[in-house]
Amino acid sequence: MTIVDSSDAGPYVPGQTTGGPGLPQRRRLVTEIPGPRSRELLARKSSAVARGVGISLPVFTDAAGGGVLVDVDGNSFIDFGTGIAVTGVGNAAPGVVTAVQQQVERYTHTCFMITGYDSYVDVAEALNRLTPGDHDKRTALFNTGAEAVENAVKIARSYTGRPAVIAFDHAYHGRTNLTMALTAKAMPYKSGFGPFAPEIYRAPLSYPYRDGLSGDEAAREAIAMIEKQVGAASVAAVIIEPIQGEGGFIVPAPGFLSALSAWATENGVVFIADEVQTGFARTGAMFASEHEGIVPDLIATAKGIAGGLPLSAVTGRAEIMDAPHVGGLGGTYGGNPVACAAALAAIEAYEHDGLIERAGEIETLMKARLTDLQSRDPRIGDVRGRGAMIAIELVDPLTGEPDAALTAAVAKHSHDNGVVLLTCGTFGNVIRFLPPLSINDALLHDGLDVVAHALEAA
Ligand code: PLZ
Repeated sequence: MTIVDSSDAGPYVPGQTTGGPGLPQRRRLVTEIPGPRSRELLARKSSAVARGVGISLPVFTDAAGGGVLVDVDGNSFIDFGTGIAVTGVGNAAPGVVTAVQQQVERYTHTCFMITGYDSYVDVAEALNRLTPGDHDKRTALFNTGAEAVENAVKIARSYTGRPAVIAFDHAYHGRTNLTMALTAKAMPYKSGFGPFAPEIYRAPLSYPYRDGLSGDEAAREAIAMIEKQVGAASVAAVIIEPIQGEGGFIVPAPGFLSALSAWATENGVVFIADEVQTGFARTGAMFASEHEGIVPDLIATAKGIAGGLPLSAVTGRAEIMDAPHVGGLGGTYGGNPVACAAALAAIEAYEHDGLIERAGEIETLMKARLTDLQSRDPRIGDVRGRGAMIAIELVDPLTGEPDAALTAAVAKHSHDNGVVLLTCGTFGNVIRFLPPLSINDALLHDGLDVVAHALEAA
């Protein structure tokens, strides 16, 4: 059921539309999906871009902002993806745009390791202030989430002098060699790309929908595995996403994270929270660790930090962060001045534009709609998540087995009807909702109506 409304369409001219919240906030399809311009670009992509770089939704972007994304054919999609949890402040958010414009006119790059600049220090101070815990902290800036995770591990090894790192079932930490080793899922992330970095061990996770364990019980199993198979004295770090992202928006049972964190402290193990996907107001708190009252030793951040510019960070206890020797951390672009300017504007918005509260409202609206759907559709096995990071897990109602085919069909139907909708999960059976915090309620409802129709149609 493709909705085609060409009443006031006129010929759409790509490259002329300004993004940001001023874009008309509506879902509107004026061509089939993909339209002719997207099809042409897809053909060029196939012959110019390595096929390993896939595209989930076969359209090319022209402008985005508020809660919508407009493609090169003039189709306006509801954005339930935010470029994988990045543009929480909204795409082309005005504060971010102005800060970037002002910065690129002054200078675009010096390399912070060569000559410093204040915005890097400003971002470090902001992260030291905003991350959980009021202990003395330090921050180092990088470019991507994977790079932040790698550096957190480097820092933990340097501090402890120990080799082993514990990651969890369903974990996602990136696509570089070390972070592939930390990531749990083989396809598409790891298959054929080994050998992987050594001294990475995988512990069981708390997955309440599937394991039925309390947080304490699940933590006891994980700790027993670590102590028996690795030995606490060899462990530099435990790394975990407070809510798993790519693995399926898995919220561990209450008490799981705090038990692990307490065990790490007792054993001189650095507890690293990977808040690359959960950070910056996404879950209805500045950081998801806050929901469980945990204070990570190190916290890796990226994605939402800079409103769409590439920036990442490791923030943590001063004595751990300062363990590596002078010159031991860095990189040409880490903490690039344009990305830092964007981050300061984005952080300003997260702190002062009510975005944490907005994430809470989005949770209330989405969970009400989705649990209502679940009460009438037993294929929705679970509704979970926090804030604007919500998911449904789709299963065979008789066996409880994951239903990846249904999940793919719901996503495809939603794409064809004007909603950017992402899937995730180790078993490929989770629909995830990651709207910008700048989206309005009307778009949330309209997008959920499309998903409901998609479920009916499948
Ligand atoms: N840690 C928790 O979610 C990135 C990647 C999707 P980068 N997640 C989306 C894909 O298919 O590549 C992520 C994450 C968590 C680390 C990362 C890695 O962040 O900025 O993609 O390197």
